[in-house]
Amino acid sequence: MLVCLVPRYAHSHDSREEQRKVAAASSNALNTRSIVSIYDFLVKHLPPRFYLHVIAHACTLSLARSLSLSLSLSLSISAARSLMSEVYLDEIEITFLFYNSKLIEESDKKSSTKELVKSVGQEKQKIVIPKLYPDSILFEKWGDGLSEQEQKEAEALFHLYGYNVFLSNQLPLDRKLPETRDSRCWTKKYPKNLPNVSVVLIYVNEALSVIQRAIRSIINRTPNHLLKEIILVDDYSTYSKTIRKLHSEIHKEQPGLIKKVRHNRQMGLSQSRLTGCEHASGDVVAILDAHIEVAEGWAEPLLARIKADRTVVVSPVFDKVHFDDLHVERYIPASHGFDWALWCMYESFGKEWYKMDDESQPGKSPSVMGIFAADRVFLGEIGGLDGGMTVYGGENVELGIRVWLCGGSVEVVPCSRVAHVERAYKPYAPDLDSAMRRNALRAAEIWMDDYKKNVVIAWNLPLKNHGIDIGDVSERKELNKKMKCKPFQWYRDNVYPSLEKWDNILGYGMNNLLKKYCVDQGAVPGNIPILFECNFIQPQFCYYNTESEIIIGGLKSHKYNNNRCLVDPGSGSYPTLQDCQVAKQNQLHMHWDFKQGEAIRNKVTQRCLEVAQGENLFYALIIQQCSGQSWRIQHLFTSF
Ligand SMILES: [Mn+2]
Repeated sequence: MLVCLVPRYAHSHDSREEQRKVAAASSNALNTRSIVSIYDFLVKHLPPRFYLHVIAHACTLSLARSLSLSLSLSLSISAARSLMSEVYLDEIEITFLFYNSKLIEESDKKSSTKELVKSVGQEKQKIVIPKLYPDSILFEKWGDGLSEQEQKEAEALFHLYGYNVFLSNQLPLDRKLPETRDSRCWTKKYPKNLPNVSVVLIYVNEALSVIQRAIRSIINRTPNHLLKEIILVDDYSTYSKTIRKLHSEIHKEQPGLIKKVRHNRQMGLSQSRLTGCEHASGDVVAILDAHIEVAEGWAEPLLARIKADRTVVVSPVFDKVHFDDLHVERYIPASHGFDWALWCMYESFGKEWYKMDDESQPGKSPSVMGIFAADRVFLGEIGGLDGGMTVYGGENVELGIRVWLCGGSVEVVPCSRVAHVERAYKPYAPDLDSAMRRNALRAAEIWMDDYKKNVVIAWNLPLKNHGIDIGDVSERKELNKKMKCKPFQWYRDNVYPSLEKWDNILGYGMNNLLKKYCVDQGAVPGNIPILFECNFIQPQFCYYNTESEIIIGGLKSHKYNNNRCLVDPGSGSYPTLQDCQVAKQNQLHMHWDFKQGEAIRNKVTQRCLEVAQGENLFYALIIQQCSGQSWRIQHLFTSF
């Protein structure tokens, strides 16, 4: 039997924490080694949007599609691969691509018809048609009453784009969006002579109707005299042949409004944004994804902030467009933070913002998430966008840090709203982690001084010679010097004080005694660490620090999150994991003597963390009288 785990992919704009939950679940699930318990485990421990699908048997087209999904989840990629070794990947990919080209062509034709189709659900309400894809996340809340043919089409398009293109093709291009702004925004008055704006839309393999809707919303909802141009940057899409038709339609309406640039190879998000900036001529450049719809009054609050201070880089609040039924959910304004791996995440604003008790006020933000507006000349002065960043990830955090360090600031402006489709997964980036890691290390090397070690630790790499090519950084380092940008220490202390310093680590990484088996945090929820096959993902990351604590299952980047410490409960033979703060307060036995290659001995109970082979021949992680076992941690910070 062939078993395939298909994880629902967390969106990049989701918190890294949520992405980690998926990874942890996969690892935990695999610990159990039984299909039934994997499924039970997932349903029990993950919120519905993170359920994983378990598919048995057969090498059908639907499996092929699932396969491309599972391959896009790099965290569980090795797990999925080992389970799928019986499938001939190449063969499936080829059939899959051939099938796609026809589908895309048909779909694009539909999207360019202007005719408005009524909700399919309403028309066919009374006929009961079986659901062809009961396991598909697309049909979990959407798609009642679709014919079999329609279901097939919708499912196939979904797997190509990561959102509901079938539905998008039917919705009007100028659909109304719900009002999500604070009521105080409605009556705000903005200066008449605001700077004008070039809007850059970047995309790769985006559905035609989605791009059309983005353009339509920008034209309809930006005052004419403020909209200098719309620049479409196509980062070498391989799906859609052209959007020429749309181009000519709008050209008749407003000649010269739309400029189109196409890369002749895929160059990544950062380079696409850079290309857009290079072609822009407006006072302000607004860089947006192409799977967005701007809301009424989106531009004025951003432009007014930039007019008042040309060094402020501003972000709208992105309301969420659900990938399945495309409805818009209001997001509460929040700042854009990141962890030490440089994954971005939402975070509360500083206290002073909440004190104002006025949701229409801009709030300071440590970083940007990739959708932002800036004074075009100022952005150029601080080095524009780093063209040395590849594919996806980290480049937005780099920009945020650089803006702050080199004389500017970043704000989120809640009166400006942009509805943004959160994909169920990213079809265009099969291995996000490795691009992200590279970009993070690059940003750290250029801007983070001694703090770059934290990025290295977060990616569990050795401090010296991590061996990852980060491209040529000499030019960017030169820029740092020339601009006399502030040290990162200033940024951490003044802009982002909730970031932990991580200055007490002695050793980090995998902790093992037996070659193949490593200490693992065990099932979550739950607090019993176990021994498990080494898999080099977060649930197995351990840290030993100057406080003599052993932290298992990852190290938190922010002061508002707590780590889990290894504790000897004093009796019994199993160790536990406890919230380090709670353990400290309750004076639990959480301090351990350890040197590389020696025993892990509790300072109070004098018992040791050891490995024993049980009756069933499985190895277990236990606490007992020390028998002289010697542990090794993967990386040493200093030799100790
Ligand atoms: Mn996006």
